[in-house]
Amino acid sequence: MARPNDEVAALFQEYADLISITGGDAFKARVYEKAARSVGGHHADVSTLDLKGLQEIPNVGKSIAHKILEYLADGRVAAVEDLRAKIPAGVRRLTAVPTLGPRKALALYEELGVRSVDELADAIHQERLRDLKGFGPKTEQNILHGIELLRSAGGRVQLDVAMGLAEDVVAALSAVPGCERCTYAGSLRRMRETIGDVDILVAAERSAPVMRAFTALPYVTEVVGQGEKKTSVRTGRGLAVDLRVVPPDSWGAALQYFTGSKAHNIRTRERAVHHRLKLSEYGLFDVESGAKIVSRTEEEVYDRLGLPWIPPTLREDRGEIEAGLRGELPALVTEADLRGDLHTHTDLTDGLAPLTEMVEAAARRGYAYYAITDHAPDMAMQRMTDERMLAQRAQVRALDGTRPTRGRRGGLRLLHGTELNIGPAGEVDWPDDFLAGFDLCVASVHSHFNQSREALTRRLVRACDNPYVNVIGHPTTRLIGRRPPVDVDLDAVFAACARTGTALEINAHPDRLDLRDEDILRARRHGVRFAVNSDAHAVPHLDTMRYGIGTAQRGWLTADDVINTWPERRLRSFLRKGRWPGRTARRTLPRVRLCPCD
Ligand code: DGT
Ligand code: CA
Ligand code: CA
Ligand code: ZN
Repeated sequence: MARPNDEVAALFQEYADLISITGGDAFKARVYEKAARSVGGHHADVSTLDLKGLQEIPNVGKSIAHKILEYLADGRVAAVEDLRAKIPAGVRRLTAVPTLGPRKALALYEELGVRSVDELADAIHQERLRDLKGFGPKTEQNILHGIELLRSAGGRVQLDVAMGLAEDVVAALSAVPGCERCTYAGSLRRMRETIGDVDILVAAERSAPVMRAFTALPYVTEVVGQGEKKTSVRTGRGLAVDLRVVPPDSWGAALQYFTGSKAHNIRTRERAVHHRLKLSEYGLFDVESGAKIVSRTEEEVYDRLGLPWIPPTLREDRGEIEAGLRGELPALVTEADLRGDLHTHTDLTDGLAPLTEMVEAAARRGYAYYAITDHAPDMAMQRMTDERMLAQRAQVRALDGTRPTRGRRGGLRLLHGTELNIGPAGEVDWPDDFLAGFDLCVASVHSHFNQSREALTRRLVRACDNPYVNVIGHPTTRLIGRRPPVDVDLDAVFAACARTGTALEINAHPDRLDLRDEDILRARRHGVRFAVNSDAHAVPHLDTMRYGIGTAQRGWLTADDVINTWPERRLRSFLRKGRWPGRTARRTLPRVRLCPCD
């Protein structure tokens, strides 16, 4: 289910947009934007808080707190509804065009009646914008370029947005009487980095009650197609959903078919033909007799095709069929294998939550160890100093081992680290003697993205050669749909990582997913190790790990490839980068005992 915090955050972000579009107070719009971020990142569920508790959330004052209570009680906020009523949804979507601000969007609607991106493109081609004040030929070109950018994203949405919606739909349909099974399939089940539409599959003898419940969902804005077997809708969250209802005895075949990918399905159909079978969206059939073969599970289907069950994250026709036939599918890393998170922030820099809250949340996740890696001084806006970093280290040492956790008998172990900034020449924030005091250093590029390929490659390789840099954070710096990856010779970087014992991060934030699956596959061949990290700036971000793990699986990684699945001792030895001879421990940390029998 989407957290109430996320719902409130989305509502406030929409309210801020609506204020801007309707020419409202820019200051007020910013206030709601900030509140949206704080509420989204707040650790406590807003639906459990009273007025006073709500006002303790940063950037939430009395009037905003009242709006949250109104939303929780009524499912709507009058002030937002008032503005919604003024502006058609299509006009709000106009502001998604990268070069079009809210005021221009409103002018286009009021002067020309333009109420969608397609209508806007038509209006430009018909030269209808020429007569408007403030819209010269240059503006037209900019808007057209913006529309192109928007269309090249293909209307795909990020993984977390699709997952939130899919989990809501699955929860709602699972409660319908007669629904025997319900899950999401398609690219979402394969954990692709962006999702075109959500595919939901239900097993039920009778489809009508499920279809009725589906089209009645509150966030469904339009029913695009409706039939006995399939219904397609659009939702207010900017994403379409397809629902298929199948008889329970073909669940396995249907799930296999609708999980895809198309490329993988072509290969499985070939296998079916080979076994004189026919595999389609309707089930698995014997070609000669035409008889339907009961296929209640995917395992049965793959077994009929002479294959082991193939994890959805591998189903891209990247060698998984061949590996399956040889019995050599990798034992993929899972979220349960993770023993810790090695890249996280606190409110000492740009995080939202204090150290203790982050640490307690990490313990609740059952981690054995957890690294705090706030930004270093070169990111000037973060105002880091040696003193502040050392003061944090003292706090970290005091908290170390004090929080009981499932993952380790002696309490959660804390590593004190930092996220260094890789400068234009590959230099980092501090000299070696200061770096030596950290348990681990993540190092990332945060600026100068447009250097030449040679310069960027040298820069990253130099960072790997730094004896204190353990992990290269978000290695390509891409932001999905917003910023392309840097142009760098990745093979040279991968080779440097393997040579120096530097891990590559798989940043789990759904905006990043960096490295991405294809790069992971390449890096793996160089013998590189990986760290799947949340880069959490708030407590809820710790849960984005699932997307990082999905991406790692798409890169065929096993637990052994991922350093934060390793026992603490093996991890600490890796973090020494060969600086100390094998078995001499750098520092013997006190063992913390929780109870006498431990
Ligand atoms: P998306 O929605 O663009 O993120 O990607 P998918 O993979 O979810 O694609 P979608 O929604 O068009 O279809 C869901 C699955 O249904 C797809 O992964 C495989 C199956 N499927 C759809 N159309 C075809 C087809 O023409 N041939 C085959 N073999 N399978 C198909
Ligand atoms: Ca889909
Ligand atoms: Ca679909
Ligand atoms: Zn970070």
